[in-house]
Amino acid sequence: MILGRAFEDMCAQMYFRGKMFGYVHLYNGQEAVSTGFIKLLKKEDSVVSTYRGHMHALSKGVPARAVMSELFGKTTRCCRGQGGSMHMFSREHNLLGGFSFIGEGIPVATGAAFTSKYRREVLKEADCDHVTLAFFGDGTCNNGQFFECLNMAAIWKLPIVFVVQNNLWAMAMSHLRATSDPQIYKKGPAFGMLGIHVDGMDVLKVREVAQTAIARARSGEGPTLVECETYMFREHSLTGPEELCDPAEKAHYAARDPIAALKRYLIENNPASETELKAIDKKIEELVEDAVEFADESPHPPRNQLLENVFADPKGFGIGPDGRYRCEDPKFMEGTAQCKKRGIERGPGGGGETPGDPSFGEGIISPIFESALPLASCQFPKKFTKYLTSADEAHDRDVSIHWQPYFSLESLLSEEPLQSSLDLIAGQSSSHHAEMEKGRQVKELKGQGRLP
Ligand SMILES: Cc1ncc(C[n+]2csc(CCOP(=O)(O)OP(=O)(O)O)c2C)c(N)n1
Ligand SMILES: [Mg+2]
Repeated sequence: MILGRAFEDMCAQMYFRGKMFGYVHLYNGQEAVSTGFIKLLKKEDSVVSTYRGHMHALSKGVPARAVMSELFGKTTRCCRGQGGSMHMFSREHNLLGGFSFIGEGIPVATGAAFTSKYRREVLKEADCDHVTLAFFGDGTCNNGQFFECLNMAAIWKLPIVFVVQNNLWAMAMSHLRATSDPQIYKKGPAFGMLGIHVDGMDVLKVREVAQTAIARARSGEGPTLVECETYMFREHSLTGPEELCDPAEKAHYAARDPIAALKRYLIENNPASETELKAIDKKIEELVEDAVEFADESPHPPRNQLLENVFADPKGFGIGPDGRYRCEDPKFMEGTAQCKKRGIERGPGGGGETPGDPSFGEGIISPIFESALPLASCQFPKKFTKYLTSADEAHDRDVSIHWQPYFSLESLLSEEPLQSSLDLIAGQSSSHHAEMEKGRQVKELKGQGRLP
């Protein structure tokens, strides 16, 4: 927990110093949930996280150096700088992502749990008792994928624990306003599965509940839905304002800081002295400093890494051996024209899936968004700028990348060094997003009559 807190406080500093770009969502205040659950897992067990996943990665054993350098967009792990904050992934540690779209991780986790069951029961791998933990927020529980996966996991008795981190807010939306029955754990029994509520600010209580749920999954008793009542001490993401919450609510949860509470417990009950705890703080501080130095000194990815892991590579559009973009196939841009002529309107994420399909270009947007990357986002061809003429439109269309309007093919083909493009993304996306957040906040406050 101390590592997670110190690491993320450092992330905030590094973000505002311009060392990280895109969105960065911190977990401060929720550490007891990650530690209470993940520290009980075996290496082979899987964790599926959200866009707020640095701490899950650390709890699962991904080294602080690897996580920090990922946040810096450097080559030195864990996704070679291509994932960024919202797409932490480590095959070695069975950390199966990192998803910028809310709820996207739940089916992936359900699939991982199905794999364990299949290996054990169909392939007769008797020792395959692997468990999957799916972490997500209260707001995500209003999403259809949550219900579909609960249903499927219950029917198949999958070895999975659905861990809801109920921090009472989904961006600027209060959980109490958005959910018909705010007691999320009660949705478990509706699907024939055990539902448990736990104080997510108390790591020992979380651990106790986690032990029960993980043991159930491992022994074949099926899934459990655990609602952890927790709170986020910082704003939704580092780009947004935080002042929507009631100060009394904040103070209430600040007084229940899980780290301070555990320290008090350890000192009062004698398992550790204050001096020993201070020594841990110091050790962690050094580890985080080391991670920052490592990340800072690590190299940027080479330009020719941009299209790696992008599964749909439009023919002729790519990076040449000299590291420069090429657009050798005129048909690539013609595709757009044909597509328009045929009246095919496709939004981001849709589109032709195979090269040769005139609308193929649109299809690449989804894998790019999904597979990540502040980095590769600067490869968008010009035509995407036509879809989304402003960041507000991007937001209305629920597209999680807000900076595509700033890029054109010309800029990608230019001599401009990669890093300056990234700086541009960082500056423009952050400031624009902050502006949008501010607008939304003012609207909300006006609606509540708190502003004239
Ligand atoms: C499918 C989808 N819709 C909307 C968004 C925009 N969005 C990002 S975070 C968020 C709120 C999620 O709240 P919650 O599940 O409570 O998680 P928390 O941020 O509180 O950890 C929303 C709506 C998104 N990323 N994906
Ligand atoms: Mg929430």
